[in-house]
Amino acid sequence: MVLKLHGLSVSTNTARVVACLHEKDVDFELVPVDLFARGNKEPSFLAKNPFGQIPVLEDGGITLFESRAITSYVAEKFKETGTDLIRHESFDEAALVKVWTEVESQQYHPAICPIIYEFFGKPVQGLEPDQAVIDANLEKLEKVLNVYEAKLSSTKYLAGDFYSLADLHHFPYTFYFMKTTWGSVISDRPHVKAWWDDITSRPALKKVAEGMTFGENQ
Ligand code: GS8
Repeated sequence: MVLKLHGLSVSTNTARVVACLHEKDVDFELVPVDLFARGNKEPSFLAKNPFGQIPVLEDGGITLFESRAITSYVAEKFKETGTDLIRHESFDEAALVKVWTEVESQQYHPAICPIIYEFFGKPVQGLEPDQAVIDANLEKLEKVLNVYEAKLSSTKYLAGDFYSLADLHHFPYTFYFMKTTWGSVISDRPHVKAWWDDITSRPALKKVAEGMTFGENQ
């Protein structure tokens, strides 16, 4: 039975899962959820994710939410196909992948997410972006990126000399961030820029990017 992904291709967290499914060559059906019509707050959706958020993955008898947990599940379940995203043959490399996926979620995401929300999310709701929030988070993001710059000067990817879930998890928010006016925060750091250019040239990520059109008509 084909996997069902409830979400939207423009949504960052859905795109994280779609990227993983493409890397793993796994077929899936994208079931659109109308956020504007509050389809994510309908009882039938809340039965799948009580927090009423996309994405949700249904695979036979199991229903999962939280994009990073879903990518781990997909990478583990389909470890024999497509790109090995979790380094399942090396205990040490697998542990490093976990470290850097945590770094994305605990250090990078808290800084970049408010910037994306202020820049793209607020105007859609007719609200004015708060520049003070953007500035404070840019400062936080730069500090995280200084660590990345040093790390990426010694290894090609975040967890080591191999592409993994740790790199993939950065894709959706960074993709939208590069459409803001602060992209130089990435491109002025040569090793971070080389890493970003490398991962965005991957066919799986190019394919996901085609659907990430949020904010294009603003
Ligand atoms: C966040 C999901 C989320 O914020 C994850 O899956 O990683 N930590 C979760 N989803 C947003 C869409 S942006 O991709 C969402 O569903 N927003 C609607 C709402 O919160 O009502």
